[in-house]
Amino acid sequence: MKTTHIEHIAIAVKDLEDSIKYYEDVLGLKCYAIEEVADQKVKTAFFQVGQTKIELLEATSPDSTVAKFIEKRGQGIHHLAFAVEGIESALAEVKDKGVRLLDEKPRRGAEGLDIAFLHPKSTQGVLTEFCENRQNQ
Ligand code: CMX
Repeated sequence: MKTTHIEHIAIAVKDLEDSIKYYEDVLGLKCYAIEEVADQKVKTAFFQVGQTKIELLEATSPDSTVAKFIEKRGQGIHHLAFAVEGIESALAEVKDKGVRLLDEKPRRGAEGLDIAFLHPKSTQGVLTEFCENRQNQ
């Protein structure tokens, strides 16, 4: 498979506005977009750092996976997203190697990307996402 770069690092936060202030006022980054992903029950805020983004995730419902994550582990790094070329074949390849897929097929994520998650129990404890930007193809 071809993994080109880390597309984003996602961080689960309790309060999006409060966390945005930290990234802007302390780290000097600029939040360029806030977007709700209704089917994932999250609100996201994005910062660009070189080729990689920081994606803050705030739960919009108590039954959101992000709310459950914070309840169990507190705020912190939630998942790592790799940009891949050919997301379907990347999924097929890792499945063949024994990785458990949370999404058998790519679906639409924030910023219009095609995304799919791999289960953290089969990825060395790190919830892993594959992303592909096919909007301009
Ligand atoms: N990173 C590492 N491990 C995680 C995890 C995470 N982000 N989230 C859950 N886990 C672990 C739990 O600690 C738990 O481990 P133990 O069994 O050892 O206690 C195990 O996975 C099961 O967790 P759970 O609390 O029972 O939660 P669920 O099984 O309901 O869900 C998961 C876990 C990963 C399948 C679910 O969070 C999921 O589907 N995630 C993918 C989608 C997602 O995260 N969407 C939000 C982001 C939106 C976006 O970026 O667009």
